[in-house]
Amino acid sequence: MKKLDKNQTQGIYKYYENNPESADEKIFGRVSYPDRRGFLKGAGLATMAAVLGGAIPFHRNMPAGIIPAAFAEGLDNVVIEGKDGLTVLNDRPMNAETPPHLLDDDVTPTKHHFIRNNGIPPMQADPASWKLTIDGLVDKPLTLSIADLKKNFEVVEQQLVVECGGNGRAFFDPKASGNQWTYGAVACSNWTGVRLADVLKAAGVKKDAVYTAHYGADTHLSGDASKLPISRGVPMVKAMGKENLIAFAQNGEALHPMNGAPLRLVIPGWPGSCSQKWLKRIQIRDQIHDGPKMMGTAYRVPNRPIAPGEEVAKEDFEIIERMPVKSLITSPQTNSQVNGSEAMIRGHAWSGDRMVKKVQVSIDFGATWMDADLAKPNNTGAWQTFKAKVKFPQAGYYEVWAKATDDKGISQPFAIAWNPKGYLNNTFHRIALIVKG
Ligand SMILES: Nc1nc2c(c(=O)[nH]1)N[C@H]1C(S)=C(S)[C@@H](COP(=O)(O)O)O[C@H]1N2
Ligand SMILES: [Mo]
Repeated sequence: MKKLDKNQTQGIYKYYENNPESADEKIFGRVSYPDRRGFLKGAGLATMAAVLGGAIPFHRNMPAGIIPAAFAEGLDNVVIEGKDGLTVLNDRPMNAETPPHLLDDDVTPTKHHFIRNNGIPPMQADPASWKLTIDGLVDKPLTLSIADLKKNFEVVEQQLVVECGGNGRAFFDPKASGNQWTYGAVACSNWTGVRLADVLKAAGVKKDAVYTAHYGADTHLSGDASKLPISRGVPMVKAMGKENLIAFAQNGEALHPMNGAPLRLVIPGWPGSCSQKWLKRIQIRDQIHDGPKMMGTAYRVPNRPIAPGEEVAKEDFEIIERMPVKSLITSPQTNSQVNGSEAMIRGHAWSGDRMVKKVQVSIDFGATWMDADLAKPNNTGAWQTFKAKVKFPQAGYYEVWAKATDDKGISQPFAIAWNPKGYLNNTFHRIALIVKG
């Protein structure tokens, strides 16, 4: 786990300074009992274990409100259990991204799947007792266990891209507030579950249905039980797509606690925020959903091109639907050295709900481009892998740029289309190489 810098670690100490007991709860979701013994279980315990780097056998004895000794030396050794090599951007809530070279696999291993939490993961995440409710504008509301889902619906496995709407935010100027994601708030794991559409059909969606509303079991950072950290939805036409899953397995195993165990939605190609983790309820609505992070400027962009820094009225923001065409160079790692005059460039490309038609790479700052070999996606919603052998004319410093074009002829731009919240940055990915010749 990468070191956190001073500014990042300050957060955690401030919470402990102000109110140690609520700090526990806010950071780890720990419940303090009156006898001042901390009591952690389920994902709350998992979060703490994740941050500390191992399960805590004597967690029942752990006094509430103490700063774990692991932090006394700073957060240098922060390890998220079951994750490897992620860069922590925020410890409250936990947000961590993956460096591009760790996304080189065609199917992203769970240990390299990023984490984007808006609140505190639930303490109870028992797959045996978990229930999902489908209600609202349906003929027959359903309450289903995970066993019911497996028994009553076709179980399918699909490689699906989840990308945060704010991926690339770090490169906006003027800066946009929020997690400063660089490249790695994206992944394409292999998900197992049942089709969202099949479950909705079984419930019988009524004619006047417009939108879904997704609810998870995580809690608000404030500790206020009446508030939800996030509840988003998608239009019925998207919800009925065959690509969307209600998933109970990730790469053949139970979901990682930070990726929504035991049950989540995976809505590929749309902002990751549509893919509710710790999924408890899907309500069918007769209007566009108005849950937390649906309204105002959250996951919305201006309805017209604007100048960097320009103020935009709230009513001029529209909901982000599909994610734009994008590519990522995953090998070689940036800033690495090339011995010889050739390098094999590898990476992935995707375009929400569309196919990528072409990926090109440039080693001369975009003056000339060559076509990369581009594989077909494994299934709808998966990313496509590209590779290209490039030849360097002489030793020196090079940048390799990649540019994807989708089946509607839309390419990644060179310059950032600025927007106030820093969403949808799909400019070229660039890596630096030192060619020794
Ligand atoms: N319940 C719940 N679901 C959630 C979130 C959350 O905070 N709570 N974050 C969303 C956002 S903004 C993203 S980008 C994805 C990230 O999924 P991951 O953490 O598994 O990578 O989960 C989405 N689902
Ligand atoms: Mo996100």
